Amino acid sequence: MNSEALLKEMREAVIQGNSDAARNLAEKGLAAGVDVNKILDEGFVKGIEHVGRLWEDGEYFLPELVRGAEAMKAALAVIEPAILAGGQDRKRLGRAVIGTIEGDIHDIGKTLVAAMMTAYGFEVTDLGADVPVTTFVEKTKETGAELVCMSALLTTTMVGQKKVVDLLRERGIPAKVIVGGAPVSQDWADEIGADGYGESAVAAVEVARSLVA
Ligand code: B1M
Repeated sequence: MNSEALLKEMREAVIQGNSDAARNLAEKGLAAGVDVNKILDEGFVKGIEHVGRLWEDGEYFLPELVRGAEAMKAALAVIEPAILAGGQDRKRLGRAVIGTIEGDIHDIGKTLVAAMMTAYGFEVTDLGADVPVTTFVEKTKETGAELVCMSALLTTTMVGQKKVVDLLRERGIPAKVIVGGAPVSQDWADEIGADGYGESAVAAVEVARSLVA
């Protein structure tokens, strides 16, 4: 099977919510030497975006959304070690804490950003999803992280990012803050006083590198 056909099947596996197929196709893609970024961007991520659109159009309901996310995560579990192994610049660039803000359980994008940052030489403490504002601040202090990275996928949870920025500043913690996630923008980052915004996982790494340079 050529790589275009493989990528199409990857998208389909997520759209159909078929975790076994997603896992197998991720393995097949890596074994065939398809670039890991291509596997993600043109394969699985396109699939989950399509699921989001079907859900928005009322064609998919919550069970299909959940199955799509599970298939995406099954693929990610195979791909993550390849991202980590592919890290080029392995000298330690800095420490970061990362998580999805409280009230928000979307963790696929955050996990990608964490894997990419680790691959590029950051020491990343992944706090998971639905992370309380105070946990971000306490863990930053505890680990001495230079970077606080926050993901938000819901317009209703974005505001938590501002609360973290405010609490960090209030406590005099000098860490730089990067925000991201589908509803987040450079304007929002500016508005809440974050130091950087990443539109994608790759962009997040670039911003992180520039902030610790
Ligand atoms: Co939900 N969901 N969801 N969902 N979900 C969205 C976000 C939504 C846009 C769907 C839609 O309406 N089209 C919508 C939000 C609307 C809004 O607020 N504007 C929505 C909703 C409404 C909900 C629920 C409320 C549904 C309900 O229960 N009625 C509910 C909320 C639960 C909660 O969090 N409290 C919910 C639940 C779920 C599932 C659990 C079923 C599942 C998540 C499973 C999981 O993550 N473990 C899910 C999914 C899968 C989605 C969609 C379809 C896909 C999200 C995703 O994983 N994308 C999503 C629609 C969409 O985004 N198109 C949707 C792939 C991922 C790689 O992209 O996370 O954007 P993303 O990350 C990118 C960039 O944004 C960036 O890099 C990543 C890679 O390039 N990035 C960063 C991310 N974080 C970054 C941080 C950075 C920098 C860059 O710096 C720190």
